[in-house]
Amino acid sequence: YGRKPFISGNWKLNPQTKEEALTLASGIASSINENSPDVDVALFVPYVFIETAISAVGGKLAVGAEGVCPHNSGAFTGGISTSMVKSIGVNWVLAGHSERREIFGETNDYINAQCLKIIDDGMSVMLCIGESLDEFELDLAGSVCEVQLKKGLMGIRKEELDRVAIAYEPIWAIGTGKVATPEIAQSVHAKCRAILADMYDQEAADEVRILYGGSVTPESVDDLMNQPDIDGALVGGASLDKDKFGRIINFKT
Ligand code: G2H
Repeated sequence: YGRKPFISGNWKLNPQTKEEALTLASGIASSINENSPDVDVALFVPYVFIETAISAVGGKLAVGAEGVCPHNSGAFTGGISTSMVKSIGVNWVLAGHSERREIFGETNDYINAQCLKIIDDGMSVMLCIGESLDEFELDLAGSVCEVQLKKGLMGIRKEELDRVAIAYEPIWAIGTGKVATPEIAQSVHAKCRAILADMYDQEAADEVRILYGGSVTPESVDDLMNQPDIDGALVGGASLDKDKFGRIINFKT
């Protein structure tokens, strides 16, 4: 369907200094060369490093925010608005990461408000979804993803879907070193695409990029990227190492 591959990194609460952020971002950018696949690359970084990373990558990749507060302005101590990140050059924002859901208590309604605000402000959103180990073992991956997709994207119109990417991240595979097999990931990605077709239509669903996330490494990326419904990767741990992430960007199919 001509979906352009999308490799993205999620730095989470790393690194700890501006100097390290600068070195890591420029190291990653230098791994993109004329032999690299035709791929979109984005790095989701802590707010305080966004401008540093943008200046380090020289336009070779996008620098995004790891989240936003869904309110416009006002009394929301600690919040960062869409206007703020947009004004410093951000185009992509993460929403719905399982760490935000679990550790920070973000609900599907709150995540939906973030998605709507990001889209309304003209930026693009990467909505993360995924089931826990218990849910996986009860064969509930598809139904958990259905609820998270339907609630997360509620109110987003078909013509806005070109600014939406989905990251399927089974919680049991995040930071655990247990990558889902390419076959398991492919089957959930296919289900997610069928859910999107049900919510919108098949044509729209065929255009949405669905990325896999959860312990992606240089060793696992190629087999994942060879699956028909896996359009990219959202990489945590391995995005903190320029050589590992560089190899992931230069995946082979
Ligand atoms: C999942 C992923 C990035 P990791 O959270 O979003 O992290 O690759 O470390 O499992």
